[in-house]
Amino acid sequence: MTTQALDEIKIGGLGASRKRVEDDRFIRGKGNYTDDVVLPGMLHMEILRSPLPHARITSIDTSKAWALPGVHLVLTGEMMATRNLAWMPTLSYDTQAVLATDKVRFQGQEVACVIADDPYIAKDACELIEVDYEPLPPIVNPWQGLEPDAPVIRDDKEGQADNVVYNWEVGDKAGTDRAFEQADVVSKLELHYPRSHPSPIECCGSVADFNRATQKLTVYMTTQAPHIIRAAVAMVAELPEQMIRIISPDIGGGFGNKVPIYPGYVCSILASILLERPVKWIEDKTGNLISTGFARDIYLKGEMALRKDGKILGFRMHTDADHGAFFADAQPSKFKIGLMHSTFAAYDIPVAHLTARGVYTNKAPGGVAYRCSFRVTEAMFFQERMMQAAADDLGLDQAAFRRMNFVRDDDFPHRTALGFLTDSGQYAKCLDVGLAAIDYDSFRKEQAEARKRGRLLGLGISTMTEPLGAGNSREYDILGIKMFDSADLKVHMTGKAILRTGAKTQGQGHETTWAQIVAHELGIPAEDVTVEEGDTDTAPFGMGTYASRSTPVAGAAVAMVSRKIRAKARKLAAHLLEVSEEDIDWELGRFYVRSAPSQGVSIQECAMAAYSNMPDGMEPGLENTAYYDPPNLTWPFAVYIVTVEVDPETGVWDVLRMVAVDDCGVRINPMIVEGQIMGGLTEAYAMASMQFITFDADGNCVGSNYMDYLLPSAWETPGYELHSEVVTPCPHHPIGAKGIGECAAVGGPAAFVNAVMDALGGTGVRNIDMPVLPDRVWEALTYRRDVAGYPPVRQD
Ligand code: MCN
Ligand code: CUN
Repeated sequence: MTTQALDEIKIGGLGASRKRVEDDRFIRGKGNYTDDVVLPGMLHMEILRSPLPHARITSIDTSKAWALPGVHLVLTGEMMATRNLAWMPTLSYDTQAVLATDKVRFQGQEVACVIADDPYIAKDACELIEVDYEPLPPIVNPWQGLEPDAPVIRDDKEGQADNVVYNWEVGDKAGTDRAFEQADVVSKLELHYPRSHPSPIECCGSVADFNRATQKLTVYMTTQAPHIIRAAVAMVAELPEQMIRIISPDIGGGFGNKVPIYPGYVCSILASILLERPVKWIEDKTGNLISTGFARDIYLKGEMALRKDGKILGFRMHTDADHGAFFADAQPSKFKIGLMHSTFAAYDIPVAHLTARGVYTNKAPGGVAYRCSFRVTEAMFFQERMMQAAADDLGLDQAAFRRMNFVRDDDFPHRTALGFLTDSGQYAKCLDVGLAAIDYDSFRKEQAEARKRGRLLGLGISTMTEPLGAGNSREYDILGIKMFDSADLKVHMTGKAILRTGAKTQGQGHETTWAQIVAHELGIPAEDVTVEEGDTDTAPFGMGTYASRSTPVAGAAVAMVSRKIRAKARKLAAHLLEVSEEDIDWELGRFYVRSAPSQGVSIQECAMAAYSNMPDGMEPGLENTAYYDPPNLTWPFAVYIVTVEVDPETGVWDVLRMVAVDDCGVRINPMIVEGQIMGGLTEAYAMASMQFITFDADGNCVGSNYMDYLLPSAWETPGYELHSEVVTPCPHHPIGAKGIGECAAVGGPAAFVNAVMDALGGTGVRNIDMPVLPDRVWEALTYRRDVAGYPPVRQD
């Protein structure tokens, strides 16, 4: 028996830019999305939404809807209440109305549902439902909500006398006060990160199928975390967990939109139970944009204590988050404002203090992490805007100021001022690569020359480090469920395998990359490994995909389960080679006798032996499961540099160049990583330049369609220059990988805004809120003043 060592890249292992296997079916139109699921006898559900942002419901008359031929069921909050389902728990220890009973609390809130033979009948019937509303004053920003005489939005909650969701703080207040007493210079900044929406191509939806005979409930749905949904359905609907099967089929983009539990899911499930027929609900675009997955909408202000030479002595920060009517987004239980306190984690700052307040308003639930590990996007945006302002106040060079304050390579592990433990990185090196790529010194010269001729050029730097991979389970849980993840690997007798994990891909390419980890660990070619996710009847328990946790946690579990398989295969190899296990060595895909390397067996031969020729006493089969509880988060780092030219006549700005230097540790699939970065940068550009979803003074959502809420097309999207030469392996991840899925969306926005602000240097303008629209730039230039987003930042 002789086999050759394998070339890892050829078998699609670690580092191979393997083409995405899932794209075969997507580009042929053969994907299987929730709306593709068609079951015999299936009915269709539509939702009636509130036209008003805040109103008492005095009556709901559904008789005309019931009378429409083809209608099978009309659900109202009152009927939900008889099943104890009018309200449901949220992922942040709040409650949320499934269908409104007492009041409506945001425009677009779910009031009633109709289930009919087809979606058109259901929609028509919705329009026949007569609801009497008694309007209440709408609250559209935190400041209105905090007024002493503001109406209490959540009067349903016992003991809730105002609109405050939480007050939270972290850090060392007294120590920070002392740092400010010693400061030579104090730099301040205040800004609004506007409401944005992940807006995946596919909206949310579900097909619920309750079978009375078997008592089994199967739900096909657009969720990033199927096991969490299964547990929630078991608890809320009081169904036995083993009788619930959640299947998350192909997902047309998640971006955080598909983490929360939405009323439509719950209603379709109840309707299927009541009617004993499958019920499909597919949200329309406006429904998606008006009621689900809002992100950001947060006011940030802070100040930095500085020494003349540029050393940062400490910072204080306060945030006011507009959570909408229900505190419904997911966060680790311990932290009210997500991981906001990761702000400034890449900088060596001795002391800091952060306070955070959440406020209820008459808007759809907000605060969902949109391509962001629980509020890190806001944290990094404030950080890099503040760094720019502080460097300007000190009259220091932007790059030099950052470099002198970075945590140094030999300072890891590093405890941040607000309590995180960062473990690796080469921050200065990333910055240097970025500066060299953009040709920093030449650009500064060109900028000065251009300025003399009235041309406004600008350069913006942004850096980010993101805590990715929640957990570990000691610190991270959602509703008490600890955050870890899992992988299950079954190697069949012919050496082919099927791998399942507790994560759920929505476009990130798990079907491609997980097989590469198996190939790396076992030498089984990636094309011989099928990857399956999202079916709770077959996948091992896991917490799903968000916060770029899949590679850090589920990906680690894939490596660990492969190693378990390899350990058993080694015993089989010893048996086949008739030597003891200790005399065997491993090279990719092959065990061989150490003293006679030409004698070896392949992993495939071991697999066959596991079913046909195992040693006496050995349990047959070659299958295993690993649960992985990471010791820490992973901490990728990135530097983004943008150059722009601003037209002083119109305020229009164009991106000249964008350089991105990402260090996400070992890259499993470099091509997929680059795709993730480009996608994230494009979302960053959209947020910085054009996206605007807001509310007028009457609480109407402005931006609930793609005429008002803009998505950049290939035409507007700038070109990106990506750099991958800095690789700092994660010290605790089995293959040294760190997460990457969100980094560019997190760190990107500040680079664009900083570039425009840099172009305006010398005008005294300190801030223009996103989106940095041309009219805002024009206003800033013309009147030499800051431009706040709507609603204006309160000056107290
Ligand atoms: N990868 C890699 N090497 C690394 C890190 C990651 O090859 N060192 C690969 C992974 O194996 C995976 C992809 O890059 O195929 C992203 O991995 P990871 O950073 O672990 O992120 P997740 O898989 O957990 O994806 C979640 C992340 C989040 S939270 C949002 S939001 C987002 C994002 O991914 N939503 C997306 N990227 C998206 N991309 C698409 N196409 N669609 C979405 O909905
Ligand atoms: Cu952070 S949005 Mo993604 O976590 O699904």
